[in-house]
Amino acid sequence: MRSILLFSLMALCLFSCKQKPTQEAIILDISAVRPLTDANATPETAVLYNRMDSLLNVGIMLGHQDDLAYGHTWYNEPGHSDVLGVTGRYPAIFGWEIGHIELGAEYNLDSIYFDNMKRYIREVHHLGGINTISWHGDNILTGGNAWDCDTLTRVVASLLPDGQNHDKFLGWLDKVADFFWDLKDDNGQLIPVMFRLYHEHSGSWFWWGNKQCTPEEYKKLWMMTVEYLRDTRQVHNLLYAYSPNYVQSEAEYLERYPGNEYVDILGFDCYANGENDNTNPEKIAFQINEYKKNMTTNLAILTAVAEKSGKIPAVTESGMESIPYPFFFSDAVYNTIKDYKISYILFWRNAPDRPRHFYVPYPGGASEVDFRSFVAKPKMITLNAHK
Ligand code: BMA
Repeated sequence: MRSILLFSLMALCLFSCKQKPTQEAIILDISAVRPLTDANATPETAVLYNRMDSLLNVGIMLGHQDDLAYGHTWYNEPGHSDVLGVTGRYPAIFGWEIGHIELGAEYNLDSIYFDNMKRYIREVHHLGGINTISWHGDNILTGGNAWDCDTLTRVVASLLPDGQNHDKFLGWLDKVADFFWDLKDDNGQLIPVMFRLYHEHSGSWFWWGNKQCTPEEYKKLWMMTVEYLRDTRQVHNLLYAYSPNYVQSEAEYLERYPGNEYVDILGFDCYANGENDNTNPEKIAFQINEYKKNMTTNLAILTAVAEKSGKIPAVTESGMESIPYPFFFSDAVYNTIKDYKISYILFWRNAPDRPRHFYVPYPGGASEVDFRSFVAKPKMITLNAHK
């Protein structure tokens, strides 16, 4: 019996050895399960998209902005993370911000050196985590920051193809493209990331907001950006994410949507008003109710639009500054997201230099226990801190 088995194994080996092609390279045909904005996206980008798509059936990934770069009272300490300090795990999604890359600056508007950011992105990728990038770029017309949005200046019109700032803006996009081209792993392969363009545009606090440009101008800005990065600069490691601030209706959600051919991930940003009201229990209760209402309305809109368009839905920014409500995560967040199929929820940053500007607990801070119980829910997905 034994020798028969041995013989069969040898035969199988010989057979398969014979069948194996000798000199030819094996080319893997990896394509995304649905068409991407970029038909020439790298195989790794398609793999990322497919992975996010399959994980929709597993649970909701935890995300945190700038998690490895700094946290409450610390800055740039290797391996350090407030989420890790509280839960023993890293988030699965890491948000990064490239505001001021357009100026050729060495560090972003929140004092992270771009070289360090690239290193963090590599580290996240190495561990199997996912990176998402936002861009609070300056106002090219006034020289002010992203929040400089005087409606009279017509900044978006000024950077579209007929505008006086068009060429200068393409120069800014070149700097953005160079950043994405620099994202390479240890083998020199481009690291795929999400790029969340011109976000919260349903509000009017950024120069690309809904009082600063018409829906047509916004869509043109979006398409022009995608086409410049993808077609002119041949950047092929991006999934494009659309994320208005929370809205009241599907029509409002889609008012400035550039079209299914230009978007891969759908999201929205929704916060509970926190810091200003954190001493008054009635105000806190009111803010929590508002948050739950806005989250529920927008999760329904988001998942319906995602279903129709075949996109991946996510809560692209959320949180309550200073977390004055002790059950924010297990109640306000988990109880609203648990019944929806969403890819991730990303909480905003824990600023090192502003003690009340934090959105996830830090070791020794408020809501630690609640955050641990939230992260331990069977639906929540986090990342091992070591490979
Ligand atoms: C805002 C605040 C700012 C920060 C900006 C961009 O919500 O956190 O302090 O500069 O995001 O990251």
